[in-house]
Amino acid sequence: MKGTSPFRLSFAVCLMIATTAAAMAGVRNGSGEEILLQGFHWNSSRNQTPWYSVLAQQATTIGKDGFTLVWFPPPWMDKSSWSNSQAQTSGGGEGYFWSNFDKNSEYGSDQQLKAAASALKNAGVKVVYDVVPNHMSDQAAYSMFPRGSNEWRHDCAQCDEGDAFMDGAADLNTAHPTVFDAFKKEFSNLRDNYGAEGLRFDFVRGYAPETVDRWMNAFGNQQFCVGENWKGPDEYLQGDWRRSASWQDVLKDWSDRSHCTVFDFALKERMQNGSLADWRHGLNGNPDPAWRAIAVTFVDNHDTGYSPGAYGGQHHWALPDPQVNLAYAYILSSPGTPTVYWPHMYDWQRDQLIRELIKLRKAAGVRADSPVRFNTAYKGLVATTQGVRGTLVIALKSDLQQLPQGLGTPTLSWDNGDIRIWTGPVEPATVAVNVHCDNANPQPGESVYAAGSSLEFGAWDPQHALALTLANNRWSARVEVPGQQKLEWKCIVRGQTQAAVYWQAGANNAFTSGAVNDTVGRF
Ligand code: 7SA
Ligand code: CA
Repeated sequence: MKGTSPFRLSFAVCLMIATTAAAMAGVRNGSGEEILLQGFHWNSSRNQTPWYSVLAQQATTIGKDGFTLVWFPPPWMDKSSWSNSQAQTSGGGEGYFWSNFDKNSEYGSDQQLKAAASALKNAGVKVVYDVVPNHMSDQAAYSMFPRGSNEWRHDCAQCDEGDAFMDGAADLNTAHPTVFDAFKKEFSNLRDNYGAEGLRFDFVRGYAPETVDRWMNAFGNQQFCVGENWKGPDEYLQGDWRRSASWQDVLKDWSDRSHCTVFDFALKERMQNGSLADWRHGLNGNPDPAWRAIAVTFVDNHDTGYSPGAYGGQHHWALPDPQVNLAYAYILSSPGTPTVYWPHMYDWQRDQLIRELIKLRKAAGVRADSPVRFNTAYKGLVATTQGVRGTLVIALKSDLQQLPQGLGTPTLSWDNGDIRIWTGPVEPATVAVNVHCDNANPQPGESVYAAGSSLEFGAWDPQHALALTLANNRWSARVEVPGQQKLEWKCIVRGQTQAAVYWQAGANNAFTSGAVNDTVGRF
């Protein structure tokens, strides 16, 4: 800073140090409006052309496609090789069983790595390195850490602050100062010499989240970090509260202690095991913005999904093909930080849809913590996400075919209408309102609904009207609607099917959302 008085400089430096040293308050999710590309797949290290050259050549396209972050594979030399005769698979060299911090790896040379990182930076894409502090090849000469001095898991009973990878023979003791400092130094090296502006922490079940937070405090608090916490509740030991918690609770606990984002395995589990409507139960759909902000959503990655090349990759938990476009439509138009898996974009021709979706997301200014609301009166998945520059309504395999005038402009239809997206202007924050219908006397098999002018009231369609429930002898419902809207509606009684509908007589009930807590109609 030219012409700065020594006082001001030292003040600025103190301020920076204070900020860096201060424990993280929020979560390190970059700008909060990031879009992540997984920049490799399981067989990238076996690619004909060195993978780092592929990344350098593709850098401009990656930037133009709208990605703001690219996740690189582990940058360290990995000379491992293994074969599993039972599973008929083999592998090694992918970086997850590394020998030292040498950047000349199966993905390319140190020089090619630097060229790829700077090409991407020039294309406006920040580089996030995959790092694997839990373990390293125990076959490597112990040039880095001597055996028997508590730097390895097997050196002592407390020499690991988390789970073992496989039988733990390769696990490091990340709590040991020498081990902790070696990674701290290497992460700063990746930042200072290889353009790292974020880190993806591998196998975080294997060490303490607090250790990740300490590494990130040194790496840079304004940077991006994401933890791969792939561990279902049923994998925690008896007596551990997480054994009876939800996937979301477990992920949030890890993020609270590391102040890093987490891959949204809660959403992945619902995508794998639930119905389309259940996708709203992902971490990114949580009603609390602090939970949405930490989610890094994804469809598949190098472990769960297929990869071009040998054995089709690992495909441990692959999303069935017919769901993949639907899943990208959901994660790219809803909260969380979405991740696109390389082969989907650049090998298997889903790039056209994904590019369209990224454009819509950016135009609407969807952020990781953006508000989202779901309308379960419709089939499939119907979600409205409020961006800072616009609103996206998506309908996946839904009977919501069109939105009445004024409720949104149709902007995308894909897979014969299985994917529909409407865009609208910025909406005011939602407010809750209690809806009541008095003097209703539904016959057996009938129920009471509120049909009205906004999507939450079924856009005047009785079959998709807001369902009321009988409590304390009153038919009511509580619903979230955007504030400052003039809404009109009527009470109706109808059966479950297309049976007759009885409408409340007279004028519509009307209210301005946010101005009242209750709105009452009566037959
Ligand atoms: O099954 C999928 C899901 O199905 C659903 O229905 C289930 C889910 O719970 C269920 O609801 O998910 C389960 O299975 C997942 C996949 O195994 C588990 C998950 O926790 C579990 O719930 O995920 C775990 O495994 C992943 C691979 C990890 C996750 O963090 C972890 O939680 N992913 C990351 C971690 C690694 C390792 O760094 C990478 O692994 C991933 O790419 C990365 O994303 O001396 C050491 C030694 C000996 O201990 C061994 O006996 C010996 O064999 C060495 C040798 N080990 C070799 C391995 O046998 C071999 O497989 C090793 C050297 O190389 C290979 O290991 C690969 C690994 O296969 C590969 O995935 C490793 C190192 O190269 O790199 C990759
Ligand atoms: Ca461990």
